Amino acid sequence: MRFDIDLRLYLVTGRELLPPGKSYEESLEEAIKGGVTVVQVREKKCDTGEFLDIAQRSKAICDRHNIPLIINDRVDVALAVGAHGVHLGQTDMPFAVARKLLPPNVIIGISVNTVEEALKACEDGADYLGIGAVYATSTKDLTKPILGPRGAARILTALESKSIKTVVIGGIKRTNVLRTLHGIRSSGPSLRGLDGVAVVSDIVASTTPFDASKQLYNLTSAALTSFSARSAPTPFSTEALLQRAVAAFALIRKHGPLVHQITNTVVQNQSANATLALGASPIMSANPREVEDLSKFPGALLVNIGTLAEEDTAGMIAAGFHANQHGKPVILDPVGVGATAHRRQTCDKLLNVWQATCIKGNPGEIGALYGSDEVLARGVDSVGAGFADPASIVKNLARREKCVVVMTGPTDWISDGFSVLRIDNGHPLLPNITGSGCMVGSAIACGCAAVSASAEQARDKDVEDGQLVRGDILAGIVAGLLAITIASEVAGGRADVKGTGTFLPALIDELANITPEIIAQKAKLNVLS
Ligand code: 3NM
Ligand code: MG
Repeated sequence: MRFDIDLRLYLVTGRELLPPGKSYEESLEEAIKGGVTVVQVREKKCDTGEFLDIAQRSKAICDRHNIPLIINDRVDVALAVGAHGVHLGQTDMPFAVARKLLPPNVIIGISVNTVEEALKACEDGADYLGIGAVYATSTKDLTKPILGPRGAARILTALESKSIKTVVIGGIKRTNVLRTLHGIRSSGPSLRGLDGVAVVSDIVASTTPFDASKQLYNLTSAALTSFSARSAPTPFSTEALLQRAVAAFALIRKHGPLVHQITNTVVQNQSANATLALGASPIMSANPREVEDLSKFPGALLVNIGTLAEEDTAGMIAAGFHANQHGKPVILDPVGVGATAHRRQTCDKLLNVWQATCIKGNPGEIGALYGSDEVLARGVDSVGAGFADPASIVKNLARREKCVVVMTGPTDWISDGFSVLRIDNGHPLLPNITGSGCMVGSAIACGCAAVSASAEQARDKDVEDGQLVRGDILAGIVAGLLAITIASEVAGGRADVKGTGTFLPALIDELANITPEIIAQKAKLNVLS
């Protein structure tokens, strides 16, 4: 096989973006020293003579550091400088023509924006694919739709059985690269991920391209290494998971983590009180001016889209972005997502900017996100008997969204994309108070906040481990769910509770009274697979 190129950090040049006082050669050489593994010379505006000159100068630098050089678009320039490869867009020279002109050891990469283009490039015999644009970018005038990480992941899913290498491009930066690599993986059994990321402005526009590429390289390498090590998770028993969940619950009280909640106006007060009762510390804010600061505290972020106000969306987007950047779990509660097009579009937008750690919803909400109409939504409520095969719904959605999915109801169904578990706790009064689902979201966020804060405290921050979020997240989620559903059973069984009015304060009391022992005793948890 002639393909021996390390695609991890693929620099595409962009001379017009160089900062004042930085020469092209200086910038390129610093970037390579920082960790760039392959360079593509991309010149869109210059004449052939100038392109050839730039290509020759680039080749000399790359050769000095033993880094492969790829030429954008121009087969003649690639041949003239003895480049390692050519990169072709969809409107450039057709693959077959370029293949005929180039020696067999010169590789060809193809830009793709759709599944069809990707499959065609594979059939043609391309050596690698550049999938883009993932995010908005001002570096190139985009003529095709922005894919978002989930659109790019759909392309990888279609490539499940192919061995072709892939990179993504468009708006990838140090601030989003981990989230990008985490999200862009196949949903199929191979869980295939990317081979690297292609970057222009985050390196080229930097006054310190060495630092930029060093950080990008370290993040990318660590993430790709950790994915390949994680591809076959070890199954666990119900007993083992319950032990983990009980331990996670104890961590809520031990760390009292901050749980930043952007939630609806109906439930703010009771969600904050439930959070306090569990032993965590609530802060309710959707103000984009402060969400970055809030992301620096250990804990978790809850984004609940109920009573979705126009002015809250910017805070939701920014809060999740910064939470990802700081390794904080993000819990999405897509309240009423099946009810309106606006809520569906908002959830899409949120999930294309940030990676959720957990998505929690009722069957109507989970069905709407999944794209199933088996269970319909009426406003914020589910209608009908539920899914015939809830285990597959949560597992498939978890695989697609690269997070844990919780579908609540008389039985809660939970999956991380590998295992499926069910919880059968909960008092019948629980769904009869408003915002009980939102409080479940807060409880899950408390559990995630605790395991995350604990892991962050224990880890060596000088070692890049490639993780987007740390800690036993599944145990944190189960801990939160068990705590609130068991507290509801205790509260609902109290003699002084006469109905929903007295139930709500009793529930808050019992959340405060609950202990790891009570959880271990009363849990109706079952790991099914
Ligand atoms: N190709 P930055 S996006 C060169 O979608 C290029 O095919 C794209 O630049 C595609 O890293 C892009 O500065 C520009 O966002 C990427
Ligand atoms: Mg091109």
